[in-house]
Amino acid sequence: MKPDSVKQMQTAAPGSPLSVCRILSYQELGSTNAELLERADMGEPEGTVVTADTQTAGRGRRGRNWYSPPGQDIYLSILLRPQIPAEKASGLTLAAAAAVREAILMNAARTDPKEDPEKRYRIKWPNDIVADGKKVCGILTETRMEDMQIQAVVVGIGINVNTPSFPEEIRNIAASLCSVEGKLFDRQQLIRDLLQCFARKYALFLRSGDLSGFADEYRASMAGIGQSVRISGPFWEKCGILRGIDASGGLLLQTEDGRIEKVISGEVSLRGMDAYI
Ligand code: BT5
Repeated sequence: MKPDSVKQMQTAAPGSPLSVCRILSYQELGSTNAELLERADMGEPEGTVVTADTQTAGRGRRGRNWYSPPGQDIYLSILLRPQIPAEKASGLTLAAAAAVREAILMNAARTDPKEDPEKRYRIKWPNDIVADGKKVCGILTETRMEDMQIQAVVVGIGINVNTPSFPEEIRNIAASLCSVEGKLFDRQQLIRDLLQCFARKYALFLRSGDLSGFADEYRASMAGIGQSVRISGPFWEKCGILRGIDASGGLLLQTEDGRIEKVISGEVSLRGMDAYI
């Protein structure tokens, strides 16, 4: 489908990965991830970014939906073509989460926050940014493989920016930056900052092949560190104390017998936080 506008953005120094993004903007799409995956299959290069003002079929993980009203928020997908082993692609979700948080902090700082935004915005491993116990951003990374090789990775980012309220079903778990800060945010500025922050983290990720370039920052930003958490997968559940992540992005969980276990996928539930579980 033809975009409503196309523009180029310098996001990093020339010659570095993702130094230029080509941003295809749409008024409305089913899903920015679906559109960009289709474009990836047609050979669109790394650095292509698709944004939409609203999504009619915004998607979350495991077939879930992403509420995507018009005119308020950010729905954006970034196409990457990293030459990395398939099992490392999940690290890109963590890179995106760290970049989104960094960009939010840059913009929250401009709006006279009520309290230290560093403490307020936390990453709920692996793919959520939460504030005051509610989700303000979700990330969905989808990968195209051929002969066991990564052909394309699409990192899809949804940020609740200026939405004033949410439908009943997610009212208790969702918040927007505007509702948290009590001020409207400039979406274009946030997108620019986000792409620049992500380009830096992506370059670090490619250089070392893991998260070591920003793992400390990620750990320091995590929700629930040192707390009792429950991690659940489709058919299992584990409990323990959240200790952080390792350089590959795996979650480190201290179990009852004191051992540290690494968990590579699953959903974290933070006990003791009021609204968000
Ligand atoms: C996610 O899934 O958090 C990934 C969301 C990714 C959305 C972006 S938007 C741009 C790109 N294009 C797409 O089509 N998708 C990506 P998950 O962890 O499965 O969380 C989904 C759950 O979050 C839902 O089941 C709801 O409970 C809740 N939810 C839905 N919409 C929400 C919203 N706007 N804000 C907060 N929570 C929401």
